[in-house]
Amino acid sequence: MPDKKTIDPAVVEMLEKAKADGVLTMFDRAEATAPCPIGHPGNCCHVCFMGPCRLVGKTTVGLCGATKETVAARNLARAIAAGAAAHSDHGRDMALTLLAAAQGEALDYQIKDEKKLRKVARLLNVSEQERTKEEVAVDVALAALADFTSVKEEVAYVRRAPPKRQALWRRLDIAPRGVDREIVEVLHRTNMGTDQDAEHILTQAMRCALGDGWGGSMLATDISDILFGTPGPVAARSNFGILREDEVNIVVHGHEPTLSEMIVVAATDPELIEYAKSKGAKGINLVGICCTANEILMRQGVPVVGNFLSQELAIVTGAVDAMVVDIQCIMQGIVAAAEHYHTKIITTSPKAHITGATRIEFDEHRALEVAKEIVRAGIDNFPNRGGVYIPDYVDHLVAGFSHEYINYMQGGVYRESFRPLNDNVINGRIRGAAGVVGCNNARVTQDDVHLYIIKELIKNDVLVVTTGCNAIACAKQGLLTPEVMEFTGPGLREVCQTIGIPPVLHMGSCVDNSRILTVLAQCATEGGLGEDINNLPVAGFAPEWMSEKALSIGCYFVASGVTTWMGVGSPVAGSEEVQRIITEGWKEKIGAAYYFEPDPEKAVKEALAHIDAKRAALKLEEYSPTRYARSATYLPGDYAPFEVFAEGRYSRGG
Ligand code: NFS
Repeated sequence: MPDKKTIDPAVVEMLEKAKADGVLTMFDRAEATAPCPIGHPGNCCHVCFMGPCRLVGKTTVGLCGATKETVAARNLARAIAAGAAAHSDHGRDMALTLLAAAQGEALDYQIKDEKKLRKVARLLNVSEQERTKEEVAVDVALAALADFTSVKEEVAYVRRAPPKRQALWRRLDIAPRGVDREIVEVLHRTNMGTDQDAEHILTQAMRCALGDGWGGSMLATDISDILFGTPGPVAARSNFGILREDEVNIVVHGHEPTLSEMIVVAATDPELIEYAKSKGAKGINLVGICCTANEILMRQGVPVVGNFLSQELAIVTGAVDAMVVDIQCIMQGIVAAAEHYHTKIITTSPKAHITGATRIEFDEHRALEVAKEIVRAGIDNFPNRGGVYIPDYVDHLVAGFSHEYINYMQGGVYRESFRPLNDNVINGRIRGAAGVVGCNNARVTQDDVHLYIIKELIKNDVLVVTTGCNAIACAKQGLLTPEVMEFTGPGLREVCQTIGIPPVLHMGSCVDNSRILTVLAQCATEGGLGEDINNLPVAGFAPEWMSEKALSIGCYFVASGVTTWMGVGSPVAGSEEVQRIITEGWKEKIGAAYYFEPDPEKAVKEALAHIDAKRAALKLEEYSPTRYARSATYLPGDYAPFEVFAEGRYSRGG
């Protein structure tokens, strides 16, 4: 167990309150239950009922003779398939919502970003000229739905990858077909007695993950942008201090934006605000947790209470009148936590019920009506509050860095491009870039590894893009503001100050990791940095990962050419051969390695060496930390006319 449970002082306060109130949280359960020493490193085989076979000590094969390599590879491949399924099923639901909206069956949704709709249409080979946006949207939705189930054809967005990468995928026969087929094939091949060659199994795992990244997830992002708007910079706040003692607090938690976007509308409905006042509240305060939070933060600036490990603790404040959940990353423990307080846990997805929770099923055909019903249930619960304690921590942030905005911010409408970014990598102001993403994991100190890695990277002039719970960790630490330059190396600082951006760019939820793929593809084809993603001086990290979805993301980054370091520990530690295949083996095969490295210092060191090696291979200027030390002399406070958040990372009060 880590020495410290968290670095977030608000979480420390809430853990004390939970203890005083007799509430057990995941932090307590992590202390009480150690990970299984056989399953954790991938040595438990449970694909048939003669087992589970535990491959430990003298037992090196299962009853059927399956080796440690086969077992570890099968376990990893299955986890990747499950992660891909989660993202992609979310993506499919977005396509169904778009279809219903375009056909006039879901009247509460509109096509907010017609420009993006038409761009996506062209990418999907849907004709868009001289057609209404609704006509185009119907065909885009149908083309997207067909992509998920494509049996033979590769998914359309493979064409968004650099031509060299596409050719490599085709040569290796891993250009993904519909993600449904790839997931089924992983499950089939890893069924008892089928594919029993670790490398072969893991190659299919890559194909499946690519079907997620360049298929299901990318469609989820694009369709969400079409329906709800493509994000641009937005200022917002984070941490527990955003809860209001005198207002109805509604927390949305989960992943899909379909319902939460409607709750944003319902929470600002004058009639419902009046209704809240009639119950003694001053108003309605809508906030988010996990990736649903990221979705409505990116587009609406809705504040974020916390990341994955903070979900039970939000309830412990006694201030949450309703926690509205849909799918993924929702701990069953929130229901037990809510029994100590008045909080109503409301499940909404037809796919996700939780025993003991209140159920209000969402239906996109009457979306706003359901959203209003949910908000009303929260308001009705306000008078039932007992004692309330809200830790007084609020941090400020800027989010909303879509691929489109990053393109725009480097030249405006007439000259948008990635040229300035590439040029600054070439001249060495920016040493390289990193995607730092992913979950919290109760086996490591909450947010600590995230923050350590990001601070080391930006100090070394590596531009960071972030998503998911990592982004929320950054938000809570004030790293998502342009004012936080004291942690940033001089070259990167100069570029960020010139453009007016933070050194850490929040790109959205976990399905929005697909935005990072799009950025990488554009950097690789812009010129000057090679011709393929694996030529770029970039790295991937998921420092506190826990979800199968994170494994799928890590895998599609690697298969796209980004060497990636996953933190915490390795799910394949039990097989040296599997570790070799996904590192040295994949480096040779696909041009990038998939590392599981629990030591964050080592991971950063290796990643910086990797970035420098890529620079050398491109024959770029050798990176020097002092070359630009004098050009970026401004630190916040020298000239910033506004409050500086950098020092007091947790600014008190709201
Ligand atoms: Ni991503 Fe989002 Fe967080 Fe991890 Fe879960 S919320 S989809 S899986 S825990 S980053």
